[in-house]
Amino acid sequence: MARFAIVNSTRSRNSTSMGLVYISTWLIHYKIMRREDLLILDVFHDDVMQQLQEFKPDVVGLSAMTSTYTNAVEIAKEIRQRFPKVKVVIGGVHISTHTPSYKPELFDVAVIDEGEETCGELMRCFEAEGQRFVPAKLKSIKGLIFTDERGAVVHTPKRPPVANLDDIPMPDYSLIKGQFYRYDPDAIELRRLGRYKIIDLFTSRGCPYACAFCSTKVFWNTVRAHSPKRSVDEIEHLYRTYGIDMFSICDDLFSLNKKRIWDMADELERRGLLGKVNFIAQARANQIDDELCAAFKRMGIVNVTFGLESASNKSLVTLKEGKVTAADNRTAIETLGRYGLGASGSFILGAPGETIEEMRKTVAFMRWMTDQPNVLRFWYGCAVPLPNTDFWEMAMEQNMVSDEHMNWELLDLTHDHYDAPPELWYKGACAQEDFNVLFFEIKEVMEKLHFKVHMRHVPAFRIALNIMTKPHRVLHYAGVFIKSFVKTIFTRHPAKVFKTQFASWIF
Ligand code: B12
Ligand code: SF4
Repeated sequence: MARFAIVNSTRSRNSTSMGLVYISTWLIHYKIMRREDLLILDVFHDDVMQQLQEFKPDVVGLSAMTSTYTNAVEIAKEIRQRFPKVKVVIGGVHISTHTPSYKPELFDVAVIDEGEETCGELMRCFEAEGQRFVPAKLKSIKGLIFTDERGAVVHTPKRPPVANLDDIPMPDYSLIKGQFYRYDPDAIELRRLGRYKIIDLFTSRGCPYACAFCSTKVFWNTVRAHSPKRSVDEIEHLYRTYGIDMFSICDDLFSLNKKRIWDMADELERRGLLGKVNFIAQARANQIDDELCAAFKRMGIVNVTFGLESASNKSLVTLKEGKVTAADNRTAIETLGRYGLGASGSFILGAPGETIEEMRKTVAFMRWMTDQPNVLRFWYGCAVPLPNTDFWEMAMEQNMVSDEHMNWELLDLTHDHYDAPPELWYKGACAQEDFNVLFFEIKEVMEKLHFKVHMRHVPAFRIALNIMTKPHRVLHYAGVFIKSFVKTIFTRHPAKVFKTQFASWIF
């Protein structure tokens, strides 16, 4: 039997690639491969080359989103050098949304769009053909790119997504070596509830909207949801087997169907899970109303995250087809607050044509957020042209991007971890120097919110109680004090930063 190793090329966070778990589970569930012939690797944890050397795969699958595609290319080059007989397959959102990235010299096959069914057929074909990719046979598999005997690049027809999402088996996390959930004592949602084991969960795939910066609509093509029973089966399994009690629902748009949320809550109640598990979920601001909040509350959702994107209606037209307004964003946060639900959100600055005045409206909104008792955090990124989005088309027209010569790492939206201001992609309407000033303002607002949130949600009496019940904790707090002091002494606003550091370490 063939051996198949699949590698997640995301380096930035201690995070499991769910896509690879889904694919491996599919291969085992539909008896295409044996468990012992599959290996999931992650560039974050593993010495990939060493592991491949030991596992001796026949095929290596690489998974990449746009900003991690360069990692995948590097890995493929090394595989070609060190293991020339091994076949390399690339899959994931980048190659699916930017097919010119297929490089015949590095990749034997590319799997486009949803991967389970296509990868299943591909591996079955590989085995049936004596562990070879035979172009004449590959031609009958939908959703592939490969090179034929004459060196021509072949694109087979698009594969429709699996019609019934419940046909995709529940991801089997025991396929992952080591800990697959996150233990995140820093996350305020977890700390204030005393829940520390968190995992990503999908209850649906796809989104009906078409925001100008987002490739989701093109990638998933359609919206499908698991039945409430199937989703709760997964929650129950993870809770009872591993004690995981916090789930970060990563659906593109969980808030789409209120009835499904009520049904999930009913199912959780029937199984005695209501109140024992909690959730973080995504929503669109224009969908938030009393009925939805009541459903969220009942199900145990504690933090609702939004792509708020902007507080300028002009920018919201560019970013979100004008279907959400700044007023919707504000009302959504307030409405969640009335139900005691946490709110978090992300923003995009520097959309094409956005001026510094419009960005200032967003910063004012961020300041307003720091005064809302239910707001837990916000983060932001600069607008980037991800392939197959409206932004990409606009950038193409202006020769800002190219199919052949791109530094894909520059398409990383998240800049809140940067100490220095990032370069704006769309410079036309806003001077970089003006944005740089704003960058430091936002940093301060973020620090202010961070501090306030800790003060609000982790009351001081907890420290007192802690010291009374465990007197040796005094030493711990003294240590934290010194650490905060040393770490912040050289920063721009030592007093403010110190308070934040101290608050976040102490609780
Ligand atoms: C969880 C998540 C993360 C996690 C980690 C993901 C990981 N792979 O390790 C973290 C938080 C680290 C993350 C970070 C970022 N993310 Co993110 N993330 C997601 C999210 C919400 C879910 C990913 C997922 O598990 N999907 C479910 C599985 C089933 O889908 P899948 O991974 O695509 O896999 C399927 C197919 O692609 C295919 N497939 C995938 N790999 C392979 C490999 C082989 C060999 C084969 C055959 C098939 C195959 O088969 C799978 C099953 O169908 C998606 C949105 C979404 N709904 O997908 C965004 C998403 C992937 N992220 C995105 C972005 C932009 C980012 C960031 C740049 C920052 C940001 N938030 O804006 C950073 C970049 C990190 C970096 N530089 O390393 C974009 C990517 C767009 C693009 N063109 O690349 C997405 C699509 C969100 C969006 N709508 O814009 N992300
Ligand atoms: S940004 Fe969110 S709402 Fe907009 S298309 Fe993407 S997934 Fe849908």
